[in-house]
Amino acid sequence: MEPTSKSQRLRYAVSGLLAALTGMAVGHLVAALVNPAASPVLSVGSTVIDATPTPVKEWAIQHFGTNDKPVLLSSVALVTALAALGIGLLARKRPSAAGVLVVLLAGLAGLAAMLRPTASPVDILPAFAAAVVGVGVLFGLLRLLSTGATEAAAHESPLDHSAQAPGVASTTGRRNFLIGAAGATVGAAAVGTLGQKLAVPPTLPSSVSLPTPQNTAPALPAGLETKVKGISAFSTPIKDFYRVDTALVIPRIDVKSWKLEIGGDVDKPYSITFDELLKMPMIEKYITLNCVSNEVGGPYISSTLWQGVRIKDLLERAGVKANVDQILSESTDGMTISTPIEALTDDRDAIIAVAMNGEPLPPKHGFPARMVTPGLYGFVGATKWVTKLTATTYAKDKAYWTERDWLIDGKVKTQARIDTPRGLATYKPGKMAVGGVAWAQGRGIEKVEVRVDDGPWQKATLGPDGGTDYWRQWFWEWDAKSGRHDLTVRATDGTGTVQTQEKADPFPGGASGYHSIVVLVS
Ligand SMILES: Nc1nc2c(c(=O)[nH]1)N[C@H]1C(S)=C(S)[C@@H](COP(=O)(O)O)O[C@H]1N2
Ligand SMILES: [Mo]
Repeated sequence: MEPTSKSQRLRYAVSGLLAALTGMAVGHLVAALVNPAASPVLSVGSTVIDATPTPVKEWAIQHFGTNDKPVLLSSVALVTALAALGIGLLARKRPSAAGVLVVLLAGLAGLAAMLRPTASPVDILPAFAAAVVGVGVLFGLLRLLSTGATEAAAHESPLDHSAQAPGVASTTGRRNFLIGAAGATVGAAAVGTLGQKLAVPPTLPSSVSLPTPQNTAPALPAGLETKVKGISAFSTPIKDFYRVDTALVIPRIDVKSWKLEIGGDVDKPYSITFDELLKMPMIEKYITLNCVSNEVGGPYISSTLWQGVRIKDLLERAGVKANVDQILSESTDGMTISTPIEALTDDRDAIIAVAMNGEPLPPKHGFPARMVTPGLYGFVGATKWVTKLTATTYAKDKAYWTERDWLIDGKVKTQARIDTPRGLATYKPGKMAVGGVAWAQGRGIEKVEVRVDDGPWQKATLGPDGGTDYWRQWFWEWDAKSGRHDLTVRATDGTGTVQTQEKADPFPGGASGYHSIVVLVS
């Protein structure tokens, strides 16, 4: 084998890689103009999310947390890059086959985009652009490689065969290839970055002014976090509010064209604009929202003041028929969520929220409007970017999570969490506060108890009361003795029921069991 054929093969592989890279970048830019979610990498990523089996998804949420999306997208990019390197190698002997494979790769992304639940015909354009540019860059680079090789062959000396073997680029050929490759790299980076810039959601919420709510909720008293360091704030700062959704691109919705459609098994279906919604009676309510995927002691729970219109009022105007047992809500990103009809019509005040903590919803929390249903996990009652409510039955329509075998009865389980001290950390002996939050939305928290090792349960002091749908802070003063200790917490809800000790995984209806941590005192 020729001594330089290895670097020659590398150049072919790089050609394949750059074809894919420029294709993806141009696709990303075109998507920014037509529909950011239709970007090749993103639509493949979304398809992977939807197709991922629930246990794998749960594992990813537990291990990567809010980084699950970057990890997913990097994996998609990595697999594409590996495929592209292979295509480049193939191009050395079979350039047209390589070209076909680049088109096929882009075609897969196009298929993914077209099969998204909210796809429109223009969503094919990014993949189309990726195919054209990908093939163009591939053949452009191949051409530079082969001209280099021809020149080399022409300069070949009859006496010195080792100087330059046939098929190996001359120095000029190599230089031209390097320039071409560098140009493609810089071009891909520039185009991709531009696409990313253009696709960022505009700061639409600033253009919304909120009406005064009907039952303005009184301000919350100061929380325990002002006294006990390390306890979650009574009201979660919006920047710290947890986020869980399947959206790789935060939907950008123009309030002027936003509408909420209410239909299905109702007497009078209708739709309502954002302005009309804002003119309806608004209420304010303190609600704790948590994710069914939260492990015992996990971070996917936050609390704030919500402002919105009662869903009961919206449904009454439509006249829901007697057979209806669920409301199927839909969002602009194609999510579907089933909520039991009782939860939306009883007096818990489920709302279409337009504000959190006195501000219009931030885009990632559902701007311009989302559902919030007290007492239920987010996956069965908190549809973000909501645009449609359909009165129907569980027998007739299945929501996204129902199809993935999560329970339809998503009532929040009573739980308590230790926020401070931190598990596995070392502390000095002496008096210290053990504290955290406890929740049982719909029932409220009556009591929180802490246990050290196998000792007796000790009653914790509760923080201020934000209502039964809101979490409760708690703390207990511990005189810590040297050694390794287990700290365990349990809550009793407003009906006098102690939370179950039985351990359950988040799937299919929420985690249960006592939160326990190990601390070292020395
Ligand atoms: N459109 C849409 N709404 C959604 C979801 C989603 O993936 N898409 N996820 C739900 C889940 S599982 C939860 S826990 C809450 C989280 O709301 P947050 O991100 O505002 O905290 O939103 C719910 N609403
Ligand atoms: Mo969730």
